[in-house]
Amino acid sequence: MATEATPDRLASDLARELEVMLEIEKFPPPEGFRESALWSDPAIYEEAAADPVAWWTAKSKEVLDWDVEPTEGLNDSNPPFYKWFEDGRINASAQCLDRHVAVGNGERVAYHWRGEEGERRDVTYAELLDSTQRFANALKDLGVEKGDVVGIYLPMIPEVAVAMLACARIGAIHNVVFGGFSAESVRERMEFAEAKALVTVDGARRKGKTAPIKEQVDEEMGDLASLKTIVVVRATGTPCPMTEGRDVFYDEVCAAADPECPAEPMEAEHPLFILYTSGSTASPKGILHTTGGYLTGATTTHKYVFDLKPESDVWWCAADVGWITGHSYIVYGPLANGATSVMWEGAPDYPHQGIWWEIAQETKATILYAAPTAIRTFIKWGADIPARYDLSSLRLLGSVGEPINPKAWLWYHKVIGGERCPIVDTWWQTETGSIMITPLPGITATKPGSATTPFPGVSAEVVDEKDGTPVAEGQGLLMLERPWPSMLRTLYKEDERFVETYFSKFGKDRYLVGDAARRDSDGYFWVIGRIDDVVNVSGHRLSTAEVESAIVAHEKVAEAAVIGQSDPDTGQAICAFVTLNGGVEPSEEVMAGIRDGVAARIGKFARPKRVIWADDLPKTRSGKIMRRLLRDIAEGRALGDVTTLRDPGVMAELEKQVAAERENDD
Ligand code: 7RM
Repeated sequence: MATEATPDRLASDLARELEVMLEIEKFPPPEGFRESALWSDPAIYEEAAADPVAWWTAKSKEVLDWDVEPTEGLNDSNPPFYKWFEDGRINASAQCLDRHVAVGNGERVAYHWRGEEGERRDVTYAELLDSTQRFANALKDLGVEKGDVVGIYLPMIPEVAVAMLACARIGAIHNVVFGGFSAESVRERMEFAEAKALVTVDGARRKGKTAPIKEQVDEEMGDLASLKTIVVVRATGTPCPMTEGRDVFYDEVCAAADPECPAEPMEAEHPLFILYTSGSTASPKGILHTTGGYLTGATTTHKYVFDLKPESDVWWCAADVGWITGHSYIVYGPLANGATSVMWEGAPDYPHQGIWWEIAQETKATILYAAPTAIRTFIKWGADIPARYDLSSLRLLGSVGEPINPKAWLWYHKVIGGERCPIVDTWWQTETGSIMITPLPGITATKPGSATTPFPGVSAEVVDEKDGTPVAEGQGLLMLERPWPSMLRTLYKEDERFVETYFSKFGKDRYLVGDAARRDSDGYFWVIGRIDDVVNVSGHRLSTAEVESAIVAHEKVAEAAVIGQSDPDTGQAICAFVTLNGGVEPSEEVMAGIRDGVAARIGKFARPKRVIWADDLPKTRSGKIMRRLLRDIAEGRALGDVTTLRDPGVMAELEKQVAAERENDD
């Protein structure tokens, strides 16, 4: 349903938005939803809090079929190197595949895959199991053994799940690199991890073009001593160089492999994967996750945060598998739960700007999990686009990756969710492995912009940055108070850096998240952003998120990113990069409107001193705004590392815009 822009309508929308901004309006679970929800009784929180280790152990046994059930929950004898379910035995690929096929669900679709050029592949659990067994045997034939690292550099095609599960099946540790990263980043990650094999493609499609991936990989990987094999999936038929003795085609090795590869039960603490996350300045951190605890976290949260009913739901996590969100909520969580998922190969605007909604309509998706950056993009394109499609199958929406501005939340709720779908704003990290702070859709009354409260069995706190004492109301550092099963176990080959990064400030029993947050009078958590994303204007500590939300509330603004810039008068001053809606030209009037809006919502001191019009903002592949680069640009410094940018061209454009701003000022 498109919003009609009558004056009355606008006024009532604004009034509502203001209430939300003031944190007055709450959205309780719709009655119909609550009635049929898996969890609708808030007693679950107390039940878990009474004995979190016992509770997690019980959940683990509920959602997974252990080959050998663990007799012990947590081993905390050597903090912060926590271990979970240590004497249990389990195989992740068997949990995701074999057990569903064994109970007669082999014909259930695991992935409704949709390709950029309209291709459709519906892959069943039985087919996925068959491919996984063959590829697992192929990897063995190629000399890959338990404990070896295998790099995976693939686009969003079903083979990416096969490759991950085949590794898990034989105990090899996968190391997925986002398909959008450059071959150079792949090399760096393969080198750090001493990967023995790499799985990639001949070519990858993006918006109608084909990139010669294998050729690019060859240019970078040529002299990497540890790398013995490159497996090439023929995804596009792009001709590519093959090195005799090192490179093989996926289809050929699978065809030659034995079709049966029994899953070997692994120790619960056997490493499942490494995933590199980029630090803002230092070298990327290799986050290490292990088998039993990670699967427990991903599977339990996927089931209960999203109220998943595998027989009737069609689940769509619109992330990339190269991000932790894809690992936990495209591959491991949904498959372990026996869900039917949508997997979309491409971008949100190819072949057209309604493609997501076309896919949701066609697959009858019931749950959609997306990032705020995508939602803001859809707002920019206009509500009339989703209005052309039937989205009535949707019953629940999720958000992840960044704070969601109240305006984007309300739009998502109204335009996509038809005002009937609860929204779960889920806070978590690569390090946490699974969702940590989130509403439960059948229980929690949500507030737009707040991830609300910790998942049962999880305990979070906002503490004073100086002495670590809890801050009841107001801003501080976000901490997780006790170990949880899916927590990272270490940084790969960097134990010291692991302790230093997360456990040196306030002790080995409290995990330092690295985000700033505050709690409101209801005890809800408002995650503000990374610690550096806090601005101090004349002694007022402001979060970039709250200023951005106030700017984005302007009807002509699509997106905003705020940074602090050193200022002789106020210590720091606010500098805002603002993207306007399609078709709107920058003007003095809009600028004044933005400043007034911020003054009204937060206070005059928070008014942006400087506004830079930006056609686009620098974002990572997972859609996070890279404020670090904006700070470089605003201060006229040389740009730091730009290799994780989704579109490096954005920076050149911004530099031009900043130069234009200077000329205007002169
Ligand atoms: C899942 C993921 C982690 C960082 C985290 C936060 C930010 C993620 C939210 C959020 C506010 C949210 N993993 N973040 N989710 N901030 N509300 N719901 O994103 O490792 O790539 O990033 O993302 O700063 O620390 S991640």
